[in-house]
Formats: sequence, structure tokens, C-alpha cells
Amino acid sequence: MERTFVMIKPDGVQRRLVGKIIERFEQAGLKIVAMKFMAVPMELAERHYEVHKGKPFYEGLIKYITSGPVVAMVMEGENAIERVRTLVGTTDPQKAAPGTIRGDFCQHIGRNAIHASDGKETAEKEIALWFGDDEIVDYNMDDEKWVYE
Ligand code: D4T
Repeated sequence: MERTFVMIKPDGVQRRLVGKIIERFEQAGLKIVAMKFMAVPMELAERHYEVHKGKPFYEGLIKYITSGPVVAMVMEGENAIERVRTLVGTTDPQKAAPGTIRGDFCQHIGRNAIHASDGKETAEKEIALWFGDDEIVDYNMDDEKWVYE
């Protein structure tokens, strides 16, 4: 089983898409193991997006992510990192396939509603950045024998 970090960004919250977005992951068989609704402190935003520091869109990105509350989550499942990225769709919603979250709900790269870790190393780093160990819950999902062979 793999874990990945997922965040519904401020536009997703403001546009009342939280339920619809989480539903996509639940119906795909992913398991929520951590979740919190929070304002993003400036320092956390800067650390989360530190790889983009210096890029032309960086300042706007930081302003956007700190502009309102977000929903931070950890999802668990087989191949969860890639599976979640597939459900989310490409970064630019204009290029995102219909049926993906960004393809169905978004128009602009600077308002793409959701973030998901893009690899094993990033997932580990982001989970540790956003959650303490005591905020991640280990539990059995009763339908697991029907979701996995
Ligand atoms: P996030 O990190 O938000 O899930 O997006 P991605 O993983 O899909 O894409 P990314 O790291 O390349 O970009 C981070 C974030 O910056 C915004 N962005 C990106 C932007 O506003 N303009 C741009 O040209 C790019 C490349 C969108 C997502």
C-alpha cells in the first residue's frame, strides 16, 4: 500500500467542490487516512512550493494557496500516488482529460482546485510537512476484500 498527499486548494473550497472531489477518490477505492480543514500559514506554503521559488508564477501561487482555507488529506491505496494523479488530471486544466477532476471542474492553470504528490519522494516529504504522525490514522476498511483481490 502506498500513501500520497492531496490538498483541495482555496478555489475548490470556495466553489463548494469539497464533497464532489472527495467522492471521486472514495468511489475509486482509495482510503482516507488523514484529513484537516485549515488556513495555510505563509511558512508552510513557502516550504510546500519551495521547488518553484524564483519561477514567474511563484508569487501568485503563494498568494493563491494562502488566500483561503484548504482541505489537506492523506490517501492510501495500491499505487495511490499514480492513481490519484490520474484522477486529478494534468496541471493545466485546459489540457486535462474529461472525467478528471481538473478536466471536469477547472479552466485555468492558476486555479486548478487540487494538489497531489507527484512521486514517492515528494509524497513522503509532503505528508511529513503537512501532518504529524499522530494525525494519520491506521485502520482497516471493511470493504477491502471487495476492493482488492
Ligand atoms: P500542484 O503542485 O498544484 O499539484 O500542481 P502539479 O504538481 O500538477 O504541477 P506543478 O508542480 O508543475 O505546479 C505547481 C502549481 O503551480 C501552478 N502553475 C504551474 C502555474 O500557475 N503556472 C505554471 O506555468 C505552472 C507550470 C499550478 C500548479
